[in-house]
Amino acid sequence: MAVMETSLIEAFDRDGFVVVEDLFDLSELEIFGSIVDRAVNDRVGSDFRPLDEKSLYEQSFQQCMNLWEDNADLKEFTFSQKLGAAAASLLGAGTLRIWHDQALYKEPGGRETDPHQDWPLWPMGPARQITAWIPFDGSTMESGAMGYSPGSHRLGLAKFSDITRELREEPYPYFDHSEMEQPVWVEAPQGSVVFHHSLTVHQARANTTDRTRRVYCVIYFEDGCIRSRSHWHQSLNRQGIEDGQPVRGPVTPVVWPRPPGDFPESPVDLGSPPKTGFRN
Ligand SMILES: O=C(O)CCC(=O)C(=O)O
Repeated sequence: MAVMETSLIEAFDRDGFVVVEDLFDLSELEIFGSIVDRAVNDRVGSDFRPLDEKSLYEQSFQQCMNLWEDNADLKEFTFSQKLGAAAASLLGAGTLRIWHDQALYKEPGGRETDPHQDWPLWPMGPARQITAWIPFDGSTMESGAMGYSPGSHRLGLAKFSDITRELREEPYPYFDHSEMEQPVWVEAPQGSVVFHHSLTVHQARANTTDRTRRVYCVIYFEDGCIRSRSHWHQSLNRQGIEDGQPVRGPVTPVVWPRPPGDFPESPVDLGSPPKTGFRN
């Protein structure tokens, strides 16, 4: 098991999210931020639609998944052992696989990200997943800081709020709202990583600045999770994983632990990852 301050592990267990400061230095952020900028531009740079012509989901961010697959120079960051070790310590997992990575670039004027849980979008169980949310420039209330409902990961599954399909129901009618804390807004300093559990209810503020909020995420799951539902997901369907089967294969390789400098091959035989968005 990796080493992590006990107070941070306790905070993650209690709240379902935690900020880990100083995980990356500025030179790493500059190098990998430029790689992700280029990768996002390759995927969506020819989409010149103004924000008001996009779907509400797309107005929250430009989402580009599995960038590690077609950007070999990103693998050192995606498969970073210090990042994986931090995630493993917080989740209490012995081996972590990648579910997918993603850029979430909130454009200037980009609207808020609606409250949701991640796990309902991900047809695997049990709910043993953790997201590392990495803001290359830090995040502020103005640029699109995240907000987390502390302890909501302990309340189980809320009513499925599928923000990707814009079923904009009243939030979480299955919850007794008196039970759920108001969101805690987190301004993450540059170099920090904010981790959240897949059942934690979270959201993000609008970007009212004139700069893109550049965020890259790595989403991990504990080795041994199985496909638990049949709805389409590229991480499963591309590698032919059926209900009940363990989520193992070249699209979801082991991230941690790996020997230093050893990166997985890109699964070129399984077709390209989606160019953008969740179901676009
Ligand atoms: O960055 C955002 O605006 C939302 C992030 C999010 O929902 C996630 O990382 O699960």
